[in-house]
Amino acid sequence: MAETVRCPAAGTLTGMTADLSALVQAVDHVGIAVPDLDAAIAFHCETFGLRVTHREENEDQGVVEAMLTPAAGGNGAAVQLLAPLRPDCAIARFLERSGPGLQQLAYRVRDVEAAAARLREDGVRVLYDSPRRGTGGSLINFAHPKDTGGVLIELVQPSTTSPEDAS
Ligand code: KFV
Repeated sequence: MAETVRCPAAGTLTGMTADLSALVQAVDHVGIAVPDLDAAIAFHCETFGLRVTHREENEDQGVVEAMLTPAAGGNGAAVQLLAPLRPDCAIARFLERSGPGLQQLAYRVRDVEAAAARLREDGVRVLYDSPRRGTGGSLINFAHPKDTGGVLIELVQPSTTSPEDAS
């Protein structure tokens, strides 16, 4: 019989004072690495009825990306399709090693610097010393997949302006 595992009460794991539950607001998106962005968009739109809500190039990350949501509206979480702009970027390395597939899970956070600081205190490696620019002018950082059970976790603090204004 399956054993029920309870989540520890907030803050009891390591005796922290301010825990991440106050900072994590939603699953923002899941990121899928793809070799060809237009082909992947066509697949997800024609097969699942998703629609593209945003598209941009991010030179810093070396990606061209699109955000998609269900035509019916969905629950706020998006599918992010990520294709490489150059061979030395993270998405190109992922595709080379693993092929197309789920590359990341992104949590929307109220304060990315506070969330990163909490993770560091817990011994989780955070990739950047300071947040970088993400989709639509958001601020992003990442927790290393080797410290998170094998999943690259992005922290994303949305821009206060609309994505189209910020791109
Ligand atoms: N998921 C799970 N495991 C992964 C992984 C991933 N995405 N990437 C790498 N690994 C594993 C890999 O299989 C290997 O395991 C280990 O981590 C070290 O890999 O058992 P193994 O074989 O030792 P590395 O260091 O060789 O991999 P590398 O690709 O060089 O670096 C991994 C990492 C996480 C440091 C790199 O992918 C990175 O800097 N990621 C953060 C930036 C990023 O992913 N950018 C693309 C998305 S841009 C975005 O999302 C935006 C703009 N946005 O706003 O949302």
